[in-house]
Amino acid sequence: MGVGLLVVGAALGFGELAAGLFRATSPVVTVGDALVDNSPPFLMELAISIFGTADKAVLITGVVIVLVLAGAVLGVVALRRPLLGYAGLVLFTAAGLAAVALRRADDLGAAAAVVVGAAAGAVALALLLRSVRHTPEPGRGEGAEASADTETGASTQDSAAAVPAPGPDRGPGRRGFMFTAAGVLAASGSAGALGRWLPSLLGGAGSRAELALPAPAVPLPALPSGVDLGVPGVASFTTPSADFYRIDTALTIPRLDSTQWKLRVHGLVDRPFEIDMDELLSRELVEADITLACVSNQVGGDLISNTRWLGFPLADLLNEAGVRSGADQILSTSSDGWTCGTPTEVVMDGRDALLAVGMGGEPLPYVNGYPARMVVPGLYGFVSATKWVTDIKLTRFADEQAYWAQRGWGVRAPIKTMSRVDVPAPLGRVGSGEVVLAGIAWAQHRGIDAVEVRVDDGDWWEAELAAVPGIDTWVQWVTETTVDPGNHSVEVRATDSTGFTQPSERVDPIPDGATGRHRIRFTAT
Ligand SMILES: Nc1nc2c(c(=O)[nH]1)N[C@H]1C(S)=C(S)[C@@H](COP(=O)(O)O)O[C@H]1N2
Ligand SMILES: [Mo]
Repeated sequence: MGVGLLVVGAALGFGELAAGLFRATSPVVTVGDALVDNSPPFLMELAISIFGTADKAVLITGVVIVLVLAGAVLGVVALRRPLLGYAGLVLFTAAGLAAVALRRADDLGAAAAVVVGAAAGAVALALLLRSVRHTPEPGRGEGAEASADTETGASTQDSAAAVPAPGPDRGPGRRGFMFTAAGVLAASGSAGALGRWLPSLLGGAGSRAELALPAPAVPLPALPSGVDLGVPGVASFTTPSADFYRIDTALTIPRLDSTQWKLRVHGLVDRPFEIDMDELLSRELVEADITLACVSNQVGGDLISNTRWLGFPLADLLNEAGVRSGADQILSTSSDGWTCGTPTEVVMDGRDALLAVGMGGEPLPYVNGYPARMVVPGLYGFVSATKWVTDIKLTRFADEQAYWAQRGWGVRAPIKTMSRVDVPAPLGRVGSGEVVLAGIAWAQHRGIDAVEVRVDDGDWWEAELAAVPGIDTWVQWVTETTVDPGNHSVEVRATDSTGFTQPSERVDPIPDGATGRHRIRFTAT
């Protein structure tokens, strides 16, 4: 069994090293990706609802556990029939290559990493089998193994007879195996560590730390004073980039090189073209305050964040290409093959839809799409906010479906008018008497007109709204009330600039966003 684990370890370690060297995807991640893409939607939703954003870590761990178990079996089999062991490795390789073909047909490095890993596994198996053959079987009587030591002993001893009778855990044979095992383990471990470390080591010129963003040609005025009401516990108007929510299907975060990055604009256009980072940054960049939200956000959830983006207007980019009539879908693809369908008319209607390169005054963090992503105010992220974007194809909704659309989610998904209570914290305790109630509300690209609150299912009253720079962001709200000691509830509802007020009916996030009102309980003491 130990043999099998070591073989799997060698395959994983050297697969990781090869992936690092070729700047390709690690074999484990490739297999995980293929599983994610080809598992039925209900399984994916189940995983996300159970594990939340940790679903990726859980999946990777799952893949490793399965490999370890398979390795254990392989080890036992290989000790009796070495050929079957090698055949097992060939099977692993085939599965790995199939995963590459399913998800990353163009990633030769990923395929090479699988092959290198498997080859390392085969070498480890050969070395270990050779040393095992010279190892006495444990548990037999003393001296019975003398003959088994002839070969290992031969280099230093004249004959087996000269070797002191080895016990199960002593003797040159056993030691030979232990040496080989330790060697394989050390080599695999260092290979794996080196492979993980290489990308950041090779990171240089095109890395995030090296990318200098130009100042915007059209800088936005500073945020109006009063966007933050200063109530502790309410989401700050600008989300620090480190706290920005993260949602994506990527098992490992793509770390693209900005000097290698290119965006291809093609499909139903008159003048297809490619643009690289130098050229993009030489354009007149603009800024925009936009609150991004995830369609999976539950009522009261925190899959929403706000920042100031820097980028080039998507509409200008598309006009350069000349969008043909009938191209109602902008199908964008990320470097790792995720796809997103955005209504063309929304991007072209004059709103600040951006090909963004910066957020919060810095290049995009790797997790948020470095070096370039899309941001479209008013649309949920899954139909608009492609991170690590490398390809934009003008097409028709009738002809092609994006990743989540294929899995039963909506194709046109404007962000729904919504509000949240941040203070008091759900199930929090506050002193009785005067109590501050506060939170946020949003209806991107329509704007919030009013937020109303009620306590203990009483009458609604209007809260005070903070300042906002425009209609594309969330807004803080605050109000006060007086409560007696005991348990209380707070419910909130927002009205947007179209006059629409949040309904009370609860609807699940799938297919195009949750509805319902956030209601929290707190205790006054
Ligand atoms: N490449 C890529 N881009 C993506 C996704 C993804 O899975 N892959 N998820 C989208 C979804 S569902 C959301 S809500 C936003 C989240 O962006 P953030 O992680 O920067 O907050 O990214 C969008 N862009
Ligand atoms: Mo999302």
